[in-house]
Amino acid sequence: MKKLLGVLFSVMLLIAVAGNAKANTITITDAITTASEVDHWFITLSDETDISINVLAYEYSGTDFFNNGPGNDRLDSMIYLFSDAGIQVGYNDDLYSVASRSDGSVSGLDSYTLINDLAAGDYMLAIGDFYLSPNEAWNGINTGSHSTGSYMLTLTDSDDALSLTGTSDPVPEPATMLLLGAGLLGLVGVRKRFVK
Ligand SMILES: [Ca+2]
Ligand SMILES: [Ca+2]
Ligand SMILES: [Ca+2]
Ligand SMILES: [Ca+2]
Repeated sequence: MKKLLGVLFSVMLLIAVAGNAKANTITITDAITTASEVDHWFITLSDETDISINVLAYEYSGTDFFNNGPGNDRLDSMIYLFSDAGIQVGYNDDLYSVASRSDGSVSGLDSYTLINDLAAGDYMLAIGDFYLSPNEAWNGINTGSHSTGSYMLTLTDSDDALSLTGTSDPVPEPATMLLLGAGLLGLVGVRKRFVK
């Protein structure tokens, strides 16, 4: 069921993206809700582009699906970007730069990376709590003792080449997802390519 909800959420995202095809910034709010959770976001680039990945996480409670109020919202994010061949093309734990704070980040324990001239193709972004190893990120299971919390993810590309094509993430409140169904098969296809 969790997988199905994830796919349904993917369809919602596709509709959201399709409604604004020229946008080159995508913002998502979600959460890491259990110690082992790693969120996977599937990205397609239609052309070579520069892409920034900006996470607002630590003590973030702006859109909190799970009632982790301030003081409990302790996701210390780590991010990895993989190609669909499993090659790591991007990574960050913490960044305290002006760019990383453009989303309102205060602590700097959240994550930011800018990848220049990334080739067209399919990619997977993994988000989890410190310390998330590359293998944990790729496999989607974070072992060890970990915090939970909500996050806001902002993806920006310089060439209008970026689209979000799906997620592995379960959706906490599926109440608005009933009218969706077209495109499900295509999304399953996208996801299967990442399941080796
Ligand atoms: Ca999640
Ligand atoms: Ca971090
Ligand atoms: Ca940030
Ligand atoms: Ca870990």
